[in-house]
Amino acid sequence: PRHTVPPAAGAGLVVVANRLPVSLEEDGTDGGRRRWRRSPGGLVNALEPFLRTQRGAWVGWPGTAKAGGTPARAWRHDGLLLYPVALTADEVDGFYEGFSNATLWPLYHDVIMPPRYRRSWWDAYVHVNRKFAQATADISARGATVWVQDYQLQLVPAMLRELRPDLRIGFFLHIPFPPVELFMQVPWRTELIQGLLGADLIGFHRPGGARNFQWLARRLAGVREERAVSDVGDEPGLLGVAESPAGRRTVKVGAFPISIDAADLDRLARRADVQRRAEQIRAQLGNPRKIVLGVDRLDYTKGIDIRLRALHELLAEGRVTAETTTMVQIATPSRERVEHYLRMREDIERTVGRINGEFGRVGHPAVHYLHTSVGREELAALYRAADVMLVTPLRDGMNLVAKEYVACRHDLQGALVLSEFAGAAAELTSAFQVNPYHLEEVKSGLEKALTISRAEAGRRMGALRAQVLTHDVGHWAQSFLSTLEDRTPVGEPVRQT
Ligand code: GDG
Repeated sequence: PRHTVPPAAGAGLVVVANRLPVSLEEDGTDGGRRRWRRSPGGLVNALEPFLRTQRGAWVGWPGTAKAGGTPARAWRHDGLLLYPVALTADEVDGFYEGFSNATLWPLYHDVIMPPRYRRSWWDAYVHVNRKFAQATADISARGATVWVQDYQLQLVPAMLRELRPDLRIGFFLHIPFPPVELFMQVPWRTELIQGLLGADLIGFHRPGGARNFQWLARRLAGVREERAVSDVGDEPGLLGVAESPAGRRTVKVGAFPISIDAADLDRLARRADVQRRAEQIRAQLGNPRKIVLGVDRLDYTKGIDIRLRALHELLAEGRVTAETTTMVQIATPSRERVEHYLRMREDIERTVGRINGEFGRVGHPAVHYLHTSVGREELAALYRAADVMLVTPLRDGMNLVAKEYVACRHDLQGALVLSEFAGAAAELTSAFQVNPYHLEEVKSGLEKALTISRAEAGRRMGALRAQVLTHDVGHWAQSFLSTLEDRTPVGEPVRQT
């Protein structure tokens, strides 16, 4: 392998993610000026402070097809060193839209859609993962900590370890890790597991995902399980990886449920202008008694169709009326070049049309469907305005929308209907939890949430807020990084079978 010599002043903490934390945008003026816009994501907010104090860097794809204005080399932005990995149009096709989003995404979400296994996509995935590994090797200081993010980059840990054995490498998966029977479908299953095993710590949202991984690592890579992941407690599971001639290396495996910057969102939701906007939204919707809200990337895992079907049936049965109840669905455009997404969009829009055709009146549609993304303030105002938040994914790693809704309800009102198949269900136990495959249960969950008393809403929201406000994204990042850095010898391993 090619050993890169680390630059003398390389970065001490490096985040590697498919996308950079900023994206290049045309500002719409005649000259087509471009400017960098910071991605709003919680990940950026969580990691930025750490990255700043540690001369941090971020490696990622700038996300623009028109890469003309992308600097070819690293540059500083808000004190962070950004290191772009440029991708060609073919690489975006094969690595991103192909293997990441048409193979891994559906496979890891319980094969809700059939994953497609294409050799050329796999080749592109390997090739692009190597590009990311090389870029990271080039900029990391000796002994640096590298934190690789998500399913697009599962081969990076092992590739990076080969280039730079001096690095401390962590990996976090933001989506579910699938049941072993499903994972076994992948023609390149062993390569994926071995790619991940290059890390010193592999993190998942839920202990179940971590356990699935441990089983597969034993079965496919022949590693020894030295300690199983437990459901409770913070102790990670341990895997012994044989590595000659260096002997054995221990890989930690654990559950680290991600969260949001709850205090920041709480502050935003309390702002007078946001409150005013919430009231204005209610008025613009015609002051209905109840507003039901959905906010999702337009993705087939999110169960947007399910909540629409539930509402449709409740309206048809007269258990809900369009005079008193209005639904707003924000569907953020996503992955529009992947075939599954096109079909799903048509399907959802047809259902919205049917509901409005049957139950809307002039000036008063039953469902306001917006295929767009909205600003942070507007989103907070929508959360404030919504009496019921509907989060009904068929499978979701965590689901931050559910936590954001809770963070915005300092008034202790509002009700959350939450799929039991979102990772967040393990923490948000005071929500109205439903099985999204059971339409009657979704309907009655929605009906209960619509008719909840103020007292019960207050009790439930109080419990939800106690969880969300004390387990924020800073807590998540800190607990992952301290587990990664912890090098105390593990002692006599406890064998479990
Ligand atoms: C993946 C996993 C896991 C959405 N529309 C708008 C908007 N958003 C923001 C939300 C939220 C984020 O996007 C979506 O996060 P989710 O967690 O709900 O879902 P994924 O995008 O699928 O994220 C998921 C997550 O990674 C983290 O590990 O929880 O399970 O699938 O923050 O607020 N934000 C704004 N306007 C919009 O229109 N401003």
